[in-house]
Amino acid sequence: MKSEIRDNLFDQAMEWVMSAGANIRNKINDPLEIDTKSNANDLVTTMDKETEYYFATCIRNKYPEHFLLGEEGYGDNITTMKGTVWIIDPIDGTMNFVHQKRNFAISVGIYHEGVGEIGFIYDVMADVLYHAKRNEGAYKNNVKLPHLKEDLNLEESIIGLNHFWLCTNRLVDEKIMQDLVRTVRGTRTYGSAALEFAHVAEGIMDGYLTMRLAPWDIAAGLILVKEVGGITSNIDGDQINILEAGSVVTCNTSIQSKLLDYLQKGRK
Ligand code: 2AM
Ligand code: CA
Ligand code: CA
Ligand code: CA
Repeated sequence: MKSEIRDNLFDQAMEWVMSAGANIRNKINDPLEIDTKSNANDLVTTMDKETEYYFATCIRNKYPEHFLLGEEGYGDNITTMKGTVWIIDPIDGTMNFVHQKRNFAISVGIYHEGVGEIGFIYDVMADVLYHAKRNEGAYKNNVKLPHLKEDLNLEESIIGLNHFWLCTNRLVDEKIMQDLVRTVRGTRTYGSAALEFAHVAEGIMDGYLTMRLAPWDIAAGLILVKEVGGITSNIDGDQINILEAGSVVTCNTSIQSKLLDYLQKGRK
């Protein structure tokens, strides 16, 4: 993508992200209509839908030739990454949005011919915007994030993961996961995949593991983490296919092989 086109696209996307975020903040105490999706804890609200609809309308008006892949279904049915594709999660961390009114994010990744060009992760209530452009680095509130620490040991690492990894699960033996939790310095669970990616990019967490994420959960995060020298794969070490849902391990490159060794040792 030509840099002038990308810069204009970046400015426009940022304006929409900030405006969508301001709308959510303004209405944060309004009554919510809450529905469930795949199960009783998989929540969706009118605000998730309103926000995605806002992006869909903006994109279709200004860039009718672009495609949109979004969680709430206002986008296109995408089967390839040809052309320019916006991958949007209007609210990542809906449970946090509903129960905590914080710790959720708007995630926007813009891909051109399958390559991640622009990523935004906006922590709406904290008003913290993470962004990245391919080969131009990742930023937090316009301050460039440094390259991730070199030669980091797993023993000094903080890893994001949810507690289901420690319960009997279909992917990895929970005893091995318990060993991993005892080995690392600490663990965290934030409940927003996009924010956990942003934290890995910021270097305040060193890795994040998750059993099953969709394109909109990771589209922006992949770009951010890559820009600071981090690496992302599935739990088997394979490259992520952005159009498929699956397991995700994103981390500081220096701990990747040890982290994946644990996962392989316990792999079912
Ligand atoms: P969401 O809030 O946009 O649905 C923690 O649950 C993280 O996993 C969130 O980023 C959440 O995104 C994501 N997630 C993916 N699939 C989910 C599901 N079926 N139910 C709940 N959260 C899901
Ligand atoms: Ca959801
Ligand atoms: Ca999500
Ligand atoms: Ca969502």
